[in-house]
Order: sequence, then structure tokens, then C-alpha cells
Amino acid sequence: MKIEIYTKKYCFYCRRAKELLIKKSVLFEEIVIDDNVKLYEEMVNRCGRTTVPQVFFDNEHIGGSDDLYVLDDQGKLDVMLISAIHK
Ligand SMILES: N[C@@H](CCC(=O)N[C@@H](CS)C(=O)NCC(=O)O)C(=O)O
Repeated sequence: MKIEIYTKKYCFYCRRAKELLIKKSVLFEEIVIDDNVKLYEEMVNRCGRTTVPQVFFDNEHIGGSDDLYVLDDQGKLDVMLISAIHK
């Protein structure tokens, strides 16, 4: 599964989201947008949100950091990651 995360350098929520993905031992592509308007617009076009981080699993919008942690608390994140391995 392709995991992408749009981030900015000095962003607490981005760090938090990445920490969770690292804890899950999954590889992800980090797209650092900072002042890159093109990448920012790409992110907004893909999910309609303007804050970072924004996470995508196989092009599907998963959400921001809080969303990721909610999925984890519900046990759904592990299910998504494990089922992707067995696809
Ligand atoms: N609830 C969101 C909060 C994300 C958030 O507030 N991110 C800040 C940066 S740490 C942001 O994007 N602010 C608007 C901006 O930088 O343009 C989440 O968990 O992802």
C-alpha cells in the first residue's frame, strides 16, 4: 500500500502523525509542502482540507493527525494496514 503524508517542517501534528506511522513500522512518502504553493494546492485538491498533515492510503484520504489517532484507538488503523499486506 502506498502511504503518503503531506507535512510542513515545524508542525507538531505532522510529527505526531509520523510518529504513529513509524510506530506501525510502515513505509511512507512524506511530501513536505512548506512554502510550495503547487504542492499545497495539490493537497487541497485531493482532500479539500487546508491543514497539515493529510494522510492518504492508496490515494484514499484518511485525514489528519487526530483522525489517524482516532482510527488507531478504534483498532481500525491496524486492520487497514494488515489487510493491505494481504491484498
Ligand atoms: N486537527 C488537525 C490539526 C492540524 C493543524 O492544526 N495543523 C496546523 C499546523 S501544525 C496547520 O496546518 N495550520 C494551518 C497552516 O499551517 O496553514 C490534525 O490533527 O491534523
